[in-house]
Amino acid sequence: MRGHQLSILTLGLATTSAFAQTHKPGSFEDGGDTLVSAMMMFVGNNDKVYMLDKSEANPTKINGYPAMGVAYDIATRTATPMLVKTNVFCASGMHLPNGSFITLGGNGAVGPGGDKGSVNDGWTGSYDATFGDLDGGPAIRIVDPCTDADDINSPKCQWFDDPTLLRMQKRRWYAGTEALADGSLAIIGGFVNGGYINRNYPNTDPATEGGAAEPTYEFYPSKGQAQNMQFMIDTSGLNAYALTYLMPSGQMLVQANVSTMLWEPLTNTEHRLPDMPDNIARVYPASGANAMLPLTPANNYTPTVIFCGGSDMPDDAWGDYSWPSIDTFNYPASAKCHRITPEPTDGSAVDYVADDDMIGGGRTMGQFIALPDGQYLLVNGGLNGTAGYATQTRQTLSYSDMPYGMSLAAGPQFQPALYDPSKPAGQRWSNAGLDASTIPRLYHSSAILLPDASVLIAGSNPNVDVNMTTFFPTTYKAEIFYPPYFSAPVRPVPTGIPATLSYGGSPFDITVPASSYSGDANDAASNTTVVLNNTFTVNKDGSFVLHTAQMPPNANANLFQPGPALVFVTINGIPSNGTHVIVGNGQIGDQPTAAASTLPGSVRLDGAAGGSAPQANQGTNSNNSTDSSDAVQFTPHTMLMGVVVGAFALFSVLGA
Ligand SMILES: [Cu+2]
Repeated sequence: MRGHQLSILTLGLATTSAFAQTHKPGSFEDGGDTLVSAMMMFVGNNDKVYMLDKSEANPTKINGYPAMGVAYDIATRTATPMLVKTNVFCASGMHLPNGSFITLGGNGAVGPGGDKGSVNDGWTGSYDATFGDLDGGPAIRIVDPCTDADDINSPKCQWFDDPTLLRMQKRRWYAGTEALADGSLAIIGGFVNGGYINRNYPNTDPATEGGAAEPTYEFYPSKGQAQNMQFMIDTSGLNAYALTYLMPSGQMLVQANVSTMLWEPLTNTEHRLPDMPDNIARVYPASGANAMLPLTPANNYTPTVIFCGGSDMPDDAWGDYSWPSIDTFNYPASAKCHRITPEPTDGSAVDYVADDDMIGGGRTMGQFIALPDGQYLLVNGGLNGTAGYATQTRQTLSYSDMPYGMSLAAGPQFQPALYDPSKPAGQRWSNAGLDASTIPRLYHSSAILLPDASVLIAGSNPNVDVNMTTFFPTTYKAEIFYPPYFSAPVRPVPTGIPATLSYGGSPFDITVPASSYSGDANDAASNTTVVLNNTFTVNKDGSFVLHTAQMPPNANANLFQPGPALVFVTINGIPSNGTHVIVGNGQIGDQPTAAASTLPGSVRLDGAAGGSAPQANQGTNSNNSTDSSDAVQFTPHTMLMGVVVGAFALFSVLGA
């Protein structure tokens, strides 16, 4: 694959203003028309978000057929249709080491009303003459993100989407996908075709469900024949979009149904962990919010994963491929949260720990967005029910009696909330000062962090095809949410962030000018959230230099798989704009590592401050050299500092 052009980095920095644009903190703004309903989206770079939809009767056409994809321009909040040939409903996706994005699987070709394509074998459509879509079941689609400097319609900006040339071994709808340390992808399980949950009922063939379930995993690029995963068989039914997190050891946390394991991907060895408490399912279609908490030097980069919401419906209520057994839209979603630390470094036993209940009741299809101030924004979803859609349940037998049309969820959760993992238990949730949205965001809604640290929210379509008149209609309207840190009059404007980060190796210096923060420089330089280790030097003009380590090499690339990231410098809880960087060497394969970066001690300087003209009040030397004898305090220990590396592979299919 071609390396991704990174020259946008310098451009972005050169044009960054120290002064925050005026956006009301805690508010939603109109994000424009996305043209397709954003079932899935990802940030390509500082300019573009890519959105994908299932094949349906979107009024926006490309080559004469309904569009399934767009490139969304962040600055102008406008979308441009892009040609996607194979039905993306419901693929998984991930960034590759060079910054490209890949989506895997989907469903057969469909036509109007979700009917199988006009060319079909009786089960699966291979093409539909009305919608013009091809079978997406085994599809592998790859795009190299383009910037404002490119013509989005030029060949190099287009999706590669040709299953005759590149495809998976198996058909996979709702497969789980997780990157390994070499940047290759494990692709796990899925349905062979669509359905509500991945089983017949009674469940007499949990492995293959008579050919409807796909209990295997495979890799991209291939590492050999697809193999059975026993965990997929044991979690039959509720095992689609398995929740996966790579751990420092290279084992993968895999959670599905109410089961949990650590899996060794290269040997297919399973180590079972305790079940999820209280019979709560978090995978699709229970669709709980989940996230990895910040990895910091303070926690020795030990991953903890949090799961919130989902559903504790009894096993028989989930029904089968066709529909649920009960009226899910009347069944309250869970409000509970649980944490697990799968590989503790202190010898403690591995088990789930109850965390604070979510604020504002239960939530299915909620979504966590990791913010660069270390907090997590929770948006979207519903108070009752599950993801998915159906024309009936086993309780409500006629579509005309379904109270919310095809939606299996109800009670849209309009109110965002913030979760602060650093607060003591009992105080972690808050929604003070946060406006509520007015747009229901249920099945196939999505949210993602933008490079300016705002949050793009889009999609929602609990319908088999476009329906603008039902209870929860197909939604094309996007919103942009501005977290509370948008109250800051100025935001940090760091310079010196490199285009690539390595695993270990020489540290680099980031400079923060005095004009881009307020208050005492020592406080600012020492008071932040962290991911990368660093120290600092405060200068007399109020600027300071962050001596910043590369990615910690101790877990090789397991801790943060190679690929794109947004780097933020966060001072006193106020983040800079994110800078798009590539972590690793940009290629699939073993990543080069070096010894952990050695940092100089921190240098404090009393009297230096930000927010105004230089305030040099110590000594007579008016330059800002860091080795000045005016530096009044030397801190030999390593300080925790404010560079947050956020994965922006914050893949956001909700409900999904
Ligand atoms: Cu979906």
